[in-house]
Amino acid sequence: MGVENSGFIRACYGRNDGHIPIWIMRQAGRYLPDYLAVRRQVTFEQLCRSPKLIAEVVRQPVHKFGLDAAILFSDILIILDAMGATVSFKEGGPELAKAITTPDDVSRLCDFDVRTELPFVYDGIREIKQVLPDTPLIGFAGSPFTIACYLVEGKGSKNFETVKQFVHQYPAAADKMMSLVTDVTVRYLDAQIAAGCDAIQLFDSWGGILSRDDYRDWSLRWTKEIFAKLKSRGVPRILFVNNLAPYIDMVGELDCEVVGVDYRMDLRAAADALPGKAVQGNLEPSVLFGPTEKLVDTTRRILDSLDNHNRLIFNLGHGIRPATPIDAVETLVKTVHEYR
Ligand code: 1CP
Repeated sequence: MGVENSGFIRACYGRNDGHIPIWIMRQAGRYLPDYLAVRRQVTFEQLCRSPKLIAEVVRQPVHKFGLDAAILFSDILIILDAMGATVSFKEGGPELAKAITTPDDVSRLCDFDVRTELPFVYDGIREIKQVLPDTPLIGFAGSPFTIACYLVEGKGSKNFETVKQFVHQYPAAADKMMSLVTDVTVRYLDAQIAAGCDAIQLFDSWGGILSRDDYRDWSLRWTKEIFAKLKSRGVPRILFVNNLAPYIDMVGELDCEVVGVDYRMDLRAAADALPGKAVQGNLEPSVLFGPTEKLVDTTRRILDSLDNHNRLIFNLGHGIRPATPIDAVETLVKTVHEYR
């Protein structure tokens, strides 16, 4: 059975009549003892630059849990070094050597050849395809707004106030910055598809902090451009917005195949507002820490709420947390797979 006939790819197009596919955001992560064992040998950056190790950590959760899709192991910020914004991955999260605080700083960001600067990503993809030839592989990038959040704040933040201020104070510079990130992202995702990715996901982790007007102007606009330019590649395009509900009508009009729904929103309400699209989600990751019966019950309630299961990809409503019990993940996968 080729990857095109897998439940995951069929579900992306609303045509899956087999068991409901499931994968887990951040499935290669710190909750997995096998991942931690690799991480004790190398730093996060070394891991991201080693095709063999990338393939190993991508393989681990797929084989361990019988997941229906794999996701490339990398990070949304891995493109920044080559743009001239040096990033280091520290214990508490990624940090830039220098945040973008003025229009002058924006002028110092540079375009680059994604193929020559990030060879380890494409070699990693080819290596994953050797190890998991029959599993659909999802490539990914951050949305330009989410990337801008890190560029301007210099690190993670609760509310990203500085970036919101920046786009209003320096709209021309913000435009230039996000236009550059958009161009890079189109070529980067295109190269991931050329190397073997079967679908792509754009993570808009922070778009959800914006007003509706700002979401349209500073996030969706660039997402739209990226998806339009990748449409002819013919692979499913997935958008995940963390805090989707306020903008669901606008996302409904976006040309893409799949929308990832965060845990705040009712999945049925999202599906109803996204006709013709597949939905991906949306169990609250914390439920995996609770009693088994509650986990099974909550999972089944999400599944029961939908009337069209042909266009469902089960997932969490955000990334799996470190310390998540392994047996809970096993229970979740079993519950979803046995549903029909
Ligand atoms: O091993 C470690 O200690 C490093 C932790 C880690 C990991 C495992 C980071 C640093 N990145 C990653 C991998 C990663 N990041 C993947 C591939 C793994 C998989 O999904 O199986 C993906 C898809 C990402 C994407 C990513 N990085 C996002 C979007 C998804 C989301 O969670 O909303 C974001 C916002 C980042 C930035 C980032 N990188 C790392 C951390 C800790 C963070 C978050 C920083 C913050 O608090 O804002």
